[in-house]
Amino acid sequence: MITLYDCATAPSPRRARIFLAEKGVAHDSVQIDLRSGEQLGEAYRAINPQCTVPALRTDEGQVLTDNAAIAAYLEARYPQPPLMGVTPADKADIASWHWRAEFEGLMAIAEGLRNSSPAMAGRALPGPVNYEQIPQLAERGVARLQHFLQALDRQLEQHAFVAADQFSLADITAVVVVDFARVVKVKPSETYAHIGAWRARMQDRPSMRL
Ligand SMILES: N[C@@H](CCC(=O)N[C@@H](CS)C(=O)NCC(=O)O)C(=O)O
Repeated sequence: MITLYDCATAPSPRRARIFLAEKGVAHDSVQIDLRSGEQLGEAYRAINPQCTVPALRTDEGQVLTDNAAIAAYLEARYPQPPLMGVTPADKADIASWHWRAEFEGLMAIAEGLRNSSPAMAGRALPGPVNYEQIPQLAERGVARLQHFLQALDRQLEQHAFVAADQFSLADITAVVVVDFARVVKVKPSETYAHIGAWRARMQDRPSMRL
């Protein structure tokens, strides 16, 4: 049985959770308590030396230690329904918007949160190495997020889905961005009309309630 190492409150494992649900893949879940630092303890370090969630153990026992590997593996192993495009052009469009959602959206929120939250002092980046906060990065992160949301809103003004006119991994990560923006006091669905309408439509998918 596939095992997902998860944390119910964190955005990164939510991406894997939604992907698994959209593929209809049965799996076990193990909760890792990020608040108490379980990800840095001996037991989890032995599973994922990068000390992050999600991680996914396959039926064959291989441990995939990031969303990129998890999505690539699941798409190859369970091709239906395709979530990363089928034609070369669609694959490229989805990869491009997915990259933007990840780096301009999710990483910008992380930059904003992790460089300002007192709870994350000395933990400005996830992983086994401790990094100090840089307060100016917090401000820059929120500015970057707003620029991404403006671009996303323009895209959704003309398209029902984030990329390639089909539901995809790009929608999954963009939903996680839009929902997690609350931690830096940004409410995209209230500010951006097209994002708001798309996010409301996405809620019809049971996976989005995970
Ligand atoms: N590259 C990873 C990033 C995962 C990541 O940053 N996860 C966060 C939770 S959202 C984490 O494990 N944080 C642990 C920590 O802050 O120590 C992926 O997307 O799979």
